[in-house]
Amino acid sequence: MLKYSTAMDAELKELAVALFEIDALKFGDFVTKIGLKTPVYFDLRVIVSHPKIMARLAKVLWKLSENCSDISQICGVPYTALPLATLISVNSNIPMLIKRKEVKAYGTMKMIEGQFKPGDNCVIIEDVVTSGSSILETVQVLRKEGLEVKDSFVVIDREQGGRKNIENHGIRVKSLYTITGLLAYLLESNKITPKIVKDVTDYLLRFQAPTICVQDKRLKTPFHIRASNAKNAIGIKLFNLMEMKQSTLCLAADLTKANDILELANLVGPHIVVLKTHVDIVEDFDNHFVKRLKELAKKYDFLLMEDRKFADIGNTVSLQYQKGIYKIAEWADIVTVHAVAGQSIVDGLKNGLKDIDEPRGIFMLAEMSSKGALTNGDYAQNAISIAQNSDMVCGIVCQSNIFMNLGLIQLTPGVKLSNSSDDLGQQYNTPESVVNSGADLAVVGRGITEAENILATTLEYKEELWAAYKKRTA
Ligand code: 5BU
Repeated sequence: MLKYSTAMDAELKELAVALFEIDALKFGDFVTKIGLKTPVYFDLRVIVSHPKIMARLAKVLWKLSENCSDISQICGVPYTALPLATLISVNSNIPMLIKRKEVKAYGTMKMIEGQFKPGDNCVIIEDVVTSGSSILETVQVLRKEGLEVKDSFVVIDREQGGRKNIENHGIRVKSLYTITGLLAYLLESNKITPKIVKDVTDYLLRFQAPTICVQDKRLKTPFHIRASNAKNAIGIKLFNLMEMKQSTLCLAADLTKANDILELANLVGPHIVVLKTHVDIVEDFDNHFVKRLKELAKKYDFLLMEDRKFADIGNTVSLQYQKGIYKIAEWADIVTVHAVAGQSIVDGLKNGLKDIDEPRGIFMLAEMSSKGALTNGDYAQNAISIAQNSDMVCGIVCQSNIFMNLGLIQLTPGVKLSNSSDDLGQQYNTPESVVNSGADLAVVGRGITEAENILATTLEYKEELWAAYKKRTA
């Protein structure tokens, strides 16, 4: 928080109390929309029902523009900050832009409404900054259109890493309140107790948003060191296995006959670290197939991953994991999981392991490889938060370097020796480019299974991936 004059300080304190009284700032036990517990909840959307407070907030927020020269456009991050940006635009007589919230799939649709020239300096208005991803998404669109973005004015900085993430992209962050400052104002005004201050402070120390940046320590750190940062036993095993076998290859054995998968595993087993299955496509699945697969995994030292992409409520996924024809929990070292259901899905899977003694791990899907996937922005960041909150998660499935946690493994599908795509939306990148985009473990399916010489091609992928990893960590 900036140093303010006495008058501004008094105004901010009064405004903090006003926001508290209209329930824009809430303290207690809350569960976020993705199922994480939090002792503090900000909902500045309610200001639209209190026009006087909204007008005061917009006025004081615009005071942050002092010393900022040549602001020629104002853009509020949708939706909560839009009314604030509108008021600021009207009061300052500076034009405003609206960034659409729709996904990129609507290719030809304009992403920005309003008139502007390339080079216009646009300031960003936002209500609350946590990870910074919403501001960064808005900035990305504005910059793509040739606008300059140097400053963002924010009502509350939650002090969870967002400021740094935004500053890493060359944007200054000026906030009216940090949580610490806000707590102090409310405590002085007898609106909250010292216990609330302590709970919130402890929470903030524990839950820092993952860094959103290009440069990353994770990419430079070798697997054997990262193994000591992993919380999940399968994660530790996988780090060590990659190092030992000098392989970061996960084979997607998307074949429909049990024997074909077993033959493939027998051929390439020594060169892969994970064999990934979709057992629901195997026409003659039976217990014998599972038994043989487990024997081969043991013989050649690779892990079994069932790419089940669980996505239901806790109780259902617990049953899907243990029961039915496939009894996945009994044999798959690793499963994949969508984050769409929130934290409860991880709890559900854990519950499905009551009768299993062996270690098990989860790869949480944050981004998908297919064209037009909806897994972007806040969704991906929330998936990472859930993943970081559980010792069952050994890694993240994503396409780019979007998390920093050294102990988690990035699994990236959509890999082929040349950049290409298939007819059904799959998009491929080369082994070297996925490793440079943060992949620790790369999924190759048809690039190998449809090759003329499967063994030679497996070795080619293995070697290219390993060389790229060595170069990345050198
Ligand atoms: P391919 O033959 O290399 O395209 O196979 C890729 C595999 O990875 C296939 O089993 C998919 O189900 C899996 N996959 C993917 O391609 N993209 C994703 O985002 C996820 C999984 Br998650």
